Order: sequence, then structure tokens, then C-alpha cells
Amino acid sequence: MNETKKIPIVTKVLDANSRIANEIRHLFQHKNILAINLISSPGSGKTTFLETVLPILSRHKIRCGVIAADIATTRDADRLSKFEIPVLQITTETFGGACHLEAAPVRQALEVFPLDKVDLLFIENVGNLVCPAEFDIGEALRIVFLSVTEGEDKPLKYPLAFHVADCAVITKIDLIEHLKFSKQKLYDSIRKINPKLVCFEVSCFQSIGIDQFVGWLLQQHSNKSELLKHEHEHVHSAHEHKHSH
Ligand SMILES: Nc1nc2c(ncn2[C@@H]2O[C@H](COP(=O)(O)OP(=O)(O)O)[C@@H](O)[C@H]2O)c(=O)[nH]1
Ligand SMILES: [Mg+2]
Repeated sequence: MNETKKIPIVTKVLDANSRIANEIRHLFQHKNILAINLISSPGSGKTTFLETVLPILSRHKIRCGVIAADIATTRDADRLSKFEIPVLQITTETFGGACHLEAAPVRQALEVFPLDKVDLLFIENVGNLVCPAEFDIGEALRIVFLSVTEGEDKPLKYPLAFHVADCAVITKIDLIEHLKFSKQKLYDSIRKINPKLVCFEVSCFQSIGIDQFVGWLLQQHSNKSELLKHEHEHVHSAHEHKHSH
């Protein structure tokens, strides 16, 4: 191996977040849990989406759990508590009000989370399209949400979130007729950042695109053993990108 290739590896080993994230990843491997990090700006519809897909996944006999992260409230966990699945809220206020999840609070949450009761764990990150994209939390998949009301240029403005995602869910598609929103421009933006990104257009209010998404997710779940073997291939690029705070 030549010298130039060694440097990023050393950086990664020394990076505390990556180290904890890898511990978490090994825990998920050991427990055979597919963990999915949900990233978006506030209000793009992550919790509503979970409220929509959780009952469907339960009918497919997938045992789900949710860790929801918020700066100050437990509102999302409260909304999800009706499903009788393990739900835990992290309020980052305790960790200095961070605008994103880091691996350390996730590891702490996992110490008390009933991991033996879940096959699939959704981790709803703090609403923010910038910082959450930079932190590996040991997940196997990342989903970025973008509601049509946010505008079709957001993938270009927040490239990292789209670059590190495995799937994009375009939400509130029922509102598109009220907006000047060009799907063509959206997909042009997405393709510039991440040509392979799997995209779904959904409306939770009108049940559009939900079955297609669930189909994809079930496929990922059945391929879990393969997904859990890999380190997140985007970890590196995320950490090369300097955190601005
Ligand atoms: N029109 C429409 N509104 C939605 C849809 N999904 C969520 N919303 C609304 O968007 C707002 C924010 O949703 P929420 O799930 O709390 O977003 P989060 O902050 O990303 O978790 C709420 O007022 C929802 O009712 C949808 O499919 N269509
Ligand atoms: Mg939410």
C-alpha cells in the first residue's frame, strides 16, 4: 500500500465517532438488526411516514423499533407509542442541544433498548439536512426525506445528505399541484449528486407510493445479512467533509 492511501485510514481509526459507530455496527450485526438512519429538515414528514409504514411492516411480521431524536421534546416518541413497539426518545438537550445525532448517545440509548425484540430499527435523526449527514451512527442504511414544499433545488444545496443516502423519499406529493415544483429539476439535482439513489414519491395522506417503498424495504430486510456485513461505504466521505459547528 502506498503512503498516500494510509492517511485517511489512520484518520478514521482516530476518529472517536467512527470508533463508537463501528461498535454499534458490530452490535447490530450480532443482534441481526437492520438499523436505518432517517435524515431530513424539520417537518418533512419523517414521523408521519413512520406512523404510516409501521402498521404495514407489523402485518409483514417485521418486528420494528424506533429511536427518535429531538433537541427538546418527546413528541415523536409520544406519537409512535400507540404502536406497541419499543420506542425510545433521545433529547439532545442533554448532550448540549446537538442539532444531529452522534454515535455516543445512540450507544447509550442502545444499552436500555430491548434489542432482542426488534428486527428493524428506525432511528429518526434530529430535523436538519446538514449536520446529521456527517455522523455515522452505526446504521446499515440511510434514508433522506425531502418534502415537495422544500423546493426541488435542495439536493444541490445540501449535497452531502443526498450523497450519503441509500434511498430518497419525496414526501407530500399530494401538495405538488399547489406548488411550482418541477420533478424533472428535482431528479436532475439528485442525479448530479448521487446517480444511483433509489427514489420514492409518497403521500402519507393519500397513500401514494407507500407500497412501493415497503416493497423496497422488505427486499433490504431480506438481504439483511449482506447489508450488515458491510461498513457504511459513505462513512469516509462524510468524515472528510468538515463539520461546520
Ligand atoms: N400534505 C401532506 N402533509 C403531510 C404529509 N406527511 C406529513 N405531513 C405533514 O407535515 C407536517 C410535519 O410532519 P412530521 O411527520 O411531524 O415531520 P418530521 O418533523 O419530519 O417528523 C405535519 O403537519 C404533517 O401532518 C403528507 O403526505 N401530505
Ligand atoms: Mg419527527
